[in-house]
Amino acid sequence: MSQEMQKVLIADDDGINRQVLASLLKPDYVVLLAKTGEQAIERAQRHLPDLLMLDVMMPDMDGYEVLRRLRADPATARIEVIFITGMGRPEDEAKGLKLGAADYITKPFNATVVMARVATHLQVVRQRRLLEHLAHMDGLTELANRRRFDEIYESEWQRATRHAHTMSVALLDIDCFKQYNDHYGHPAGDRALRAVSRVARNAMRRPCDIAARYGGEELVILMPETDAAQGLYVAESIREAVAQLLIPHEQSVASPVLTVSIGGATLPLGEQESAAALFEAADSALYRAKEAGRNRVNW
Ligand code: GH3
Ligand code: MG
Ligand code: MG
Ligand code: MG
Repeated sequence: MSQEMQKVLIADDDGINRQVLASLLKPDYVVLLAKTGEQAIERAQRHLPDLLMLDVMMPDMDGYEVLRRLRADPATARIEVIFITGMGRPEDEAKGLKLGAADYITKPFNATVVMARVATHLQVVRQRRLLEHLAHMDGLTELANRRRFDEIYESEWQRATRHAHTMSVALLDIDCFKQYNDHYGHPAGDRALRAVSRVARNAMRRPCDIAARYGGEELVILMPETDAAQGLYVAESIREAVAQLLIPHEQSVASPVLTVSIGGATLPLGEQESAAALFEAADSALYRAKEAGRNRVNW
């Protein structure tokens, strides 16, 4: 993962406070500013900062309320928050921490201490992101793993059915891969699987399209807002690109080079609809592609 500069949003109604904090943080972080509670929420939603330095007393909305609202929105719920405030009573601090703030700093503050605390919290944020990334990724193919796919599939399914939108899912399975391993060896099989995964990843056209390793040598491709014709087009381009890798496969019944079969299905199904039914429809389409001779797409 890239080590790009982390973003800190400073929300304080006092211009001097904003300036002092900003000048402390600017050398090390991308600094964003908000003058009101409303602005803090709007900027947090728009920029998704890694950390929010939040004043408590602001005329339009106090910092506690800002934090409550950020926590209530899944998009901003996990932004790290440090209160930085003149409200120094222990009950104020306890309230802020109970709402989920990572830290509570009272004014007047010591610049060195603030910098140290900010650095510590941002380090934790960085490590958490890295762990999340690793937990979602398949180590061999560097595609999303099954767990990640299941999460995304569920939420995209909900979204598609709520808005009556179309959505396509495709299952890809390498042809005669057992023979490939037997003949060329498991390390060569791993390399081939990685090459096929790269092709699938490169075929994703939009940020919401996702290719994941479903298991073994099976990949799954989820394409929200994609009808059958478009899905078929993507699947066909993947099938073609894999064949064009020209990875020799002497033992394949389908072709002299390594190939894949792909089965797809699209919402609406026109029958009983469920996330499982859509997936099963893609799986049956894959089965038919295999039956029909492999190295083909079936929708
Ligand atoms: P078909 O064309 O019907 O799909 O035949 P197949 O041989 O590909 O199907 P089968 O499901 O019988 O075998 C899948 C093989 O994929 C078995 C297993 O050795 C291999 N495989 C699964 N995961 C990996 C992996 O991570 N690395 C390697 N090298 N091989 C794998
Ligand atoms: Mg204030
Ligand atoms: Mg298989
Ligand atoms: Mg196979």
